[in-house]
Amino acid sequence: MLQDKKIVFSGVQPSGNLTIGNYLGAIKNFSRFSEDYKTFYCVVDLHAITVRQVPAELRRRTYETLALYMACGLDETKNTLFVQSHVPAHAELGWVLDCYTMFGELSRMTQFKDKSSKNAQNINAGLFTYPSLMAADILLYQTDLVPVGIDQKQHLELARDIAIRFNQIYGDTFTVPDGYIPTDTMKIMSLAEPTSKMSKSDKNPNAVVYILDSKDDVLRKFKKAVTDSEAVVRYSEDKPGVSNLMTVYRAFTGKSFEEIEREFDGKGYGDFKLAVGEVCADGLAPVRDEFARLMADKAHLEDVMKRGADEAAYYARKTMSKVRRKIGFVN
Ligand code: AQP
Repeated sequence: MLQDKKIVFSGVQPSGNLTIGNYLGAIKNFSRFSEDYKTFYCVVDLHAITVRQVPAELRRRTYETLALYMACGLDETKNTLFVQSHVPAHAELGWVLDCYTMFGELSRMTQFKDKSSKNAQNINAGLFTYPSLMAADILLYQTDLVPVGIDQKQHLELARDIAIRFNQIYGDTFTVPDGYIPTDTMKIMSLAEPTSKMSKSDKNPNAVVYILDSKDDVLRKFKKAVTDSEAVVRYSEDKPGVSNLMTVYRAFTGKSFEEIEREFDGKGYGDFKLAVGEVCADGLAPVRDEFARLMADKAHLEDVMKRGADEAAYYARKTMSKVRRKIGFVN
């Protein structure tokens, strides 16, 4: 046992500008673990290249994602913040776990099906084995808890299955992780197509609210959001557009759906959309300001990355030497 605290791990891909889906579903929740857990938060650049990236943009977004972690309240002295490719053990364990992950399991992953239909020109092996690399990210740190959005639930369950399978063959090697999936935020959906997830790689910029959007952009995008013809603010499965806006409003105000329905009783969608835009823009403003301050000091970000990677590598080495020994590799 390296230390007494339980371990938290999570990651975000630098595959685009981060959205309010990434913020509300994941990053916003990360800082609540900083005091009581040993926390590892990673910028998962190895995952990002499963979809073709422009190299200069990938590099810039790697810095930006780290700065956003910090701007969202992750203190670098209380959390291990690092870049995945700076700790080669992720790729090494990823390969090992590929050999303990079944083709049928990977074929059932909905993210693979979604992303391969969106990237028909580049259905590469990495896109297919993405979940075993994600399992490696988590298992490398003997993680107890993984805060992720609900869209990652299937991958997380596979990580658990892989850990259990490995432990059954070789004896206790990996901690079997639990998910921390916020039930109150749920999945944030696209503003243009509210039955699809809001994704940073969406080609339609009006479908997505980015954490760093200006207030004007946030207001404009919510104003254009797809709703329905009923003009009643009510949470219902058959009203995906309005329900999604209510989810966003609830996340930023803490109000319940019933309170929101009462607040906008008798008012049209115009007032409601404006109110959603206002609370979202105001909620994001402090993050934007802090982000700008952090991005102005690249040397500090590089220092944070370096220290984070050194610390993560120390923990990763312990797991890898156990894994190597159990499998039968010569040390
Ligand atoms: N729309 C969402 N609602 C709630 N949570 C979400 N997350 C992503 N989108 C939503 C959560 O954000 C974390 C980081 O996600 P990721 O970068 O690992 O990749 P992703 O889930 O594939 O996110 P995107 O935005 O859809 O990226 P692209 O477009 O590159 O694939 C995860 O915890 C995720 O659950």
